[in-house]
Amino acid sequence: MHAHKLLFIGTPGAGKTTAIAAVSDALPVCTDVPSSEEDRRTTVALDFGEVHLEEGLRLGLYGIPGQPRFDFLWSILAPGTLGVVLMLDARETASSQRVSWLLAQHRAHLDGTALVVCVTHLDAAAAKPLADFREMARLRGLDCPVLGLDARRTDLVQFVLRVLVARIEAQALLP
Ligand SMILES: Nc1nc2c(ncn2[C@@H]2O[C@H](COP(=O)(O)OP(=O)(O)OP(=O)(O)O)[C@@H](O)[C@H]2O)c(=O)[nH]1
Ligand SMILES: [Mg+2]
Repeated sequence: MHAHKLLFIGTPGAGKTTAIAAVSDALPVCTDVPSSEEDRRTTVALDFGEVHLEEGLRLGLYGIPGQPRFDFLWSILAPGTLGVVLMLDARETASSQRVSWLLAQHRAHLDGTALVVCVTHLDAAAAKPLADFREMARLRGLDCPVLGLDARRTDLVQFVLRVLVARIEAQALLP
């Protein structure tokens, strides 16, 4: 059986832990604790889940905490990654410093890997339009899909994984 390592990165609260839990076949590994800054839980080490696709492919899903104080985990969790899901919260601006930092990390640690950008919380009153995030990707020269995603929806997260796997396999065919 083939295995792909996929990495979920993104801003705090965008939905990385939720998305991994929504699709994982077995009970996901979750290291969330109550956040000291917000009324929610936040990841302090990593997320891990596993999905088996019908075509005999096993996906290892890893999540990096979104809070900057855990940025040292990048160098531990990034090696071996084939595909990346960048999760952004539609209530925040697409051109924030944190988005720039995440994309710089992506270039530094994960250059050449397949990328899909997912924008969550599009149902929130304060959500910016998906078009803002597509424009951000275009301006930054990102050659990747920018999809709306409700991270709580198993079917939608499964769709994102299929898009990412297709891109990994397409890139492997390129010279
Ligand atoms: N309304 C709404 N809620 C969402 C959506 N996507 C995710 N959520 C919720 O948003 C929250 C996201 O929290 P997490 O999954 O812990 O976020 P995270 O990216 O892991 O955050 P860190 O671990 O702090 O980096 C959860 O309460 C989800 O249920 C969405 O599209 N709409
Ligand atoms: Mg988390």
